[in-house]
Amino acid sequence: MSGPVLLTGAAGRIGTVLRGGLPERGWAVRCLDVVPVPDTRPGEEQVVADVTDPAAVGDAVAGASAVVHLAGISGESTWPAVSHANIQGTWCVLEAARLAGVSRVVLASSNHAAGFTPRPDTGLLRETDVPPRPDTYYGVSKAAMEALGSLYADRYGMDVVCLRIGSAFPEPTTVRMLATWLSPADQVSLVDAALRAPAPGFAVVWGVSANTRSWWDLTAARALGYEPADDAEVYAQALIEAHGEPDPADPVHRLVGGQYTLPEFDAEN
Ligand code: 15L
Repeated sequence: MSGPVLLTGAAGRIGTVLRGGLPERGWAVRCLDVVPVPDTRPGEEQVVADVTDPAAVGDAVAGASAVVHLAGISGESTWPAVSHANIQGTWCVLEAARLAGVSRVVLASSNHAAGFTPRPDTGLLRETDVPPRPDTYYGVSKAAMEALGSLYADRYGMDVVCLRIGSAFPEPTTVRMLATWLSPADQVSLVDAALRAPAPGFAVVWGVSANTRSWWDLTAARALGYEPADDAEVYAQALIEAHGEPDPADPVHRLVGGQYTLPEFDAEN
């Protein structure tokens, strides 16, 4: 690998985890964010820029070996805000990568791109059986992110790996997260696999740890080389004592997007 990985949204929650973990896997990191990243580490480059600015992203991507695109709004918001930050931002990144000849882009999609998908009666949910079914404007922006990635892979032969991330937090804090948690260590492993996989073309994979209660199939992610190390089950007893057993009829546990499918996430409310 030559050149650093451009990490957009580097000052955010997942960006901070990756800044810590990717260098240990041999990746030099160039951070891009609208705010300066705190505590720049040795060897780390930094660009302060808006990911929706094509010229700035074009400058930032020059000489990079790949892009990991995390920047954007990470939850529900107004349509103007979410469409600008997340759809325009993704287009800027893909187009800048294409123009610079950077052929691999890893996109931080979300389970909310398919949030209204119900839990199957039996077995695990495979990405190939789950077309976009967004639960919010945020989910629409992630479905659009995946669609843009597909376009750039098909039209320009780029490798674009979309990670439908579950719940990327230091530890699970709800009973839903016993199924959807993606641990910090596994965030690093998943992104590392997406960067290293030989010729993935266009891929969409779930991003969760090896959770005992997960109902999202990790076969496609494992095929990239992802080897999850963590399982949210170690937190199960404490979370169930605090919040009760998950009710399978409750939309929070029956639908991919959990609480994002509830009426309070209706942007018109
Ligand atoms: C996401 O996509 C959000 O960025 C995060 O804040 C969580 O809500 C997560 O999904 C989740 O579904 O737990």
